[in-house]
Amino acid sequence: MLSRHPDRRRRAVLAVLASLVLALIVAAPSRADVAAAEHHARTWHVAVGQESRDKAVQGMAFLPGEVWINVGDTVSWRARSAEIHTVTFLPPGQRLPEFNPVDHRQIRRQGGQTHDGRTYLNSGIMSTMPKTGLDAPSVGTYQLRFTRTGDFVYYCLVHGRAMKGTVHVRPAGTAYPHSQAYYDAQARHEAARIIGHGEALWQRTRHAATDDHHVFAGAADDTAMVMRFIRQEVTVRVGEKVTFDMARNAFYVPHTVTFGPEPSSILAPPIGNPAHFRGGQLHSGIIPPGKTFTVTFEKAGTFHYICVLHDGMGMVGTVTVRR
Ligand SMILES: [Cu+2]
Repeated sequence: MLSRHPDRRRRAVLAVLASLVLALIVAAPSRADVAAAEHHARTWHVAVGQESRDKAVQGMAFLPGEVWINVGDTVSWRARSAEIHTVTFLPPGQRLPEFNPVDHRQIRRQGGQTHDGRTYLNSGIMSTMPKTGLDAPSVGTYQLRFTRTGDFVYYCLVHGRAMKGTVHVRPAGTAYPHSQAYYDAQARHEAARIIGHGEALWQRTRHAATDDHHVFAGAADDTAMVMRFIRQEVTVRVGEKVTFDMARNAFYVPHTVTFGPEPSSILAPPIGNPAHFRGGQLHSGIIPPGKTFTVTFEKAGTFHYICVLHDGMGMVGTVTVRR
């Protein structure tokens, strides 16, 4: 029918084209809109810690380690590991304290929702595990809005100088050097490197663990921690000793060797006599840096033990004692 009226058809086609062009113009953002959007406060995401699938290897890094944001933006940190960490900003002049697991200013949230570079701000204990054994609930996320320009360094109180990050805050409206997608890709790459580093450390430690009377209580350097007894299963004879050794923790990570019922607190002092172990409860307490804990087995049997701090990550072992 239209073919018999070419003019009308042409007009109809032109009308459709015109409306399409108009629709495109309306849909496309103007330059002014783009500029306005850049002034909108944004939220940037940073991962806290990282771990292997089996949780044996735990990393000590904020990823990405550095972000460039603008005044008014928010940084949102999310726990990515069972191992505990904090996000902590110290006021100017305050020194990084030693980690104290019973200090509520360290293990519980401190400060408000905004960062101005002047006050002590602390996330509290961050972990993917709801219960960490400390006298504080763990948190999965922590957010701060930044209100002043500057380069702000923050730390994990648990891992000290081995684990720090920086938030660079620039005036509102400054063009961002990187997108979140860029940071995410960088974080994935770096997490894989850290876990690979920890796996290699674990393997070297396994190669060094050749004696059933000598078990390494974890391994660590200032990049990664291995939350395993190495070797995990050993066999000795009645009357023989097994020494649990912290020597492979170049970066100090507290561990315990705990047979029998778990003490009521992860910070409990030693329980039982390791010189005459015949089963039941035996707890090393937190083993100090570089120290060992030696147990003499006076009874045949299969004795399971745990690290009360890291059993949730699989840090458990077995000593089989034969006649
Ligand atoms: Cu442990």
